[in-house]
Amino acid sequence: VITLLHTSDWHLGRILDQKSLLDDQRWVLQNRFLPLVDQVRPDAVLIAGDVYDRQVSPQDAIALLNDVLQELVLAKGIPVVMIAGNHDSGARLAFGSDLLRLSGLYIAGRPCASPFTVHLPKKDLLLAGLPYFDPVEVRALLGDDSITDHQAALEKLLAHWRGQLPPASTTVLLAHLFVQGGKSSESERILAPGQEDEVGGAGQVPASLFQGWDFTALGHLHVPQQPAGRVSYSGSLLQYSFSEPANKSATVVELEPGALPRLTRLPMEPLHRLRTLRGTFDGVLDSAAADSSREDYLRIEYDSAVPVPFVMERFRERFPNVLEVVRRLPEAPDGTPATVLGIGHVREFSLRQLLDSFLQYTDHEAVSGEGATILGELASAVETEREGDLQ
Ligand SMILES: [Mn+2]
Repeated sequence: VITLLHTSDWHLGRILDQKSLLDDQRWVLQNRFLPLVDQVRPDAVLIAGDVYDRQVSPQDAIALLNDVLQELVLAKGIPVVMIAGNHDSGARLAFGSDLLRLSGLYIAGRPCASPFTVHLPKKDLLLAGLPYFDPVEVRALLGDDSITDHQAALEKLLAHWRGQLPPASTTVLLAHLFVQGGKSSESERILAPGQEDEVGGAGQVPASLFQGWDFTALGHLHVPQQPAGRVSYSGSLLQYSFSEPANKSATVVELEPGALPRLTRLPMEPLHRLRTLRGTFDGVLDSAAADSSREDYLRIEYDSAVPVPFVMERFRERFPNVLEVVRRLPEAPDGTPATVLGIGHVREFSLRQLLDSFLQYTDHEAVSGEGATILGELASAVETEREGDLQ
């Protein structure tokens, strides 16, 4: 039996609503992930992309990754294989990769021409690393001009690799992509900068493409899930948006010849969860007394017809780590549902509503009296002019 520990989407250096999550990432890696490694003693650790959150990473994030990799590879003697995700710079991640391979750290920053051998104590593994890629790269790699889209590139590359797999070998594919039908969240919406990854879009591939591999370890989707018997997402290290469920885990994969891989999800409790609280202003404040996790990272949606002055400061007196506050307009008499006045909904609001919201944010109070009249006139003058421009 070969035992692998599969993880992905660490997003080191991630900033959520101006809050750096690096301390939370360090905490969960040191207090949850590394102890799991000691408990499981895997033959190798797989990190399936989005290692960093940004192409140019903050120095603290680089230092953290360096520490964790040294701990795994040098101190514990466990080989690590990692690939670049759409958030990583493949070239930066793969710096020194041929040198590092000698120590047991295998990095794929770009798609490679052939699977490579990962040396394990019991039995070597034949592994192909498929980082997030552009079809143009695969077209150049295979010298095949018929490749024009993501799926064709993937089909050709996988077929090319499959032809190189000896029958008796144990084979693993490590990839960063969106499998059709996968459960996603706000965190994965943009697969590449400027490229909306819509449901059914070109960035998604069927799980059936991975036939022929003993196991395909995926990254990109942040919810742990198993699209097929031999295909699995480990999910992310932490919650990276309020739409993601809180339960995070690393996946133990046991590979035995002639059997389906056995997967075990080992939970990793974070230092802070991301939670959304909803209710009236007073209702939310009052709920603090009975809340045993007041230090969680919170998004608060409160119902109110008018903005509450100093709303963020007042919520933070009870809940110190409020990251987002959104006012929900109460239901209109005609039955129109309540709306959330938040950054994601900018286009749904009139200029006047946006101005009110901005002034509330900066001045902590609603505009009234003559100020409101001037604001109203200003907003309608601008909107009239804009409509004129559009005609
Ligand atoms: Mn990700």
